[in-house]
Amino acid sequence: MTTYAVGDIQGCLKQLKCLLERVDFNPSRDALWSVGDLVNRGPQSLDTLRFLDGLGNACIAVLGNHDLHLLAAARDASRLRKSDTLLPILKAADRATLLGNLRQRPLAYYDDSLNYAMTHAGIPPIWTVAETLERAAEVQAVLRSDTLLPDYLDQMYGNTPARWSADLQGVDRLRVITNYLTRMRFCKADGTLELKSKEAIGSAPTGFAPWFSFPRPDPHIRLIFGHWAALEGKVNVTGIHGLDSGCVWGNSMTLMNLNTGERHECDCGEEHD
Ligand SMILES: [Mn+2]
Repeated sequence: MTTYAVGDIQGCLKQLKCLLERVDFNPSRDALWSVGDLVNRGPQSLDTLRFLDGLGNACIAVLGNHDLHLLAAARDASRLRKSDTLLPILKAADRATLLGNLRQRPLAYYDDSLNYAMTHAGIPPIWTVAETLERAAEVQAVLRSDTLLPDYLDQMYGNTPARWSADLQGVDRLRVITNYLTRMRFCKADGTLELKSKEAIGSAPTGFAPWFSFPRPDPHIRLIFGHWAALEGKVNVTGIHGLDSGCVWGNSMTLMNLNTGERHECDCGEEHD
């Protein structure tokens, strides 16, 4: 059995299949981890969800900001933006099944034997992996609740609070956890978030730095994340692996063998057919 982790798919199913073929992936034997952002901007978001669901337990995906945006757009289609490519999912006959399965996916995942933790955006330097899993579970409970989900989706968007505090309650608490795990790029050592900058490391706003540049409380646990295409898959911190190489922007998709550390890339080329 081999466990592979793939960077942001964002509906680029052709490239995902190309990579899985290249490593002779077999769902009855191997496992595929996805760092989230399964959908949006790319051409085959609907088929990507169907494909990953079809892998059953062989696929472990954490939710990204685009996946949460899909849930929010399913609640209120006026949230769709021009650049979104989510409409085929919202119009699909199996929409309820696909969205129901998506809502069951976690925001953080940890495998003891592999010693890897996975989230979409990263883990703030103020949290251990154990704390991250507990806080992710708070949001997951809301995503899985028919009564609590609509209200949260209506209040999920926003950049405040900028910083975690154990005293936070209600939607502020859920929103800052969601922002750490699905949107974070730059922060301060105390966890204060800066959510507007999307460019490379050199573009850090004054006083801020990439979340992975700060000392972590449990550096012995290895991390994988996606979300930050401008890094081009390069992090340069031992034990932290960025897998988003910007496939949806015309670059390559990255698949990493978590057992050996070997990385495979599949070029998108220009065409998104
Ligand atoms: Mn993202």
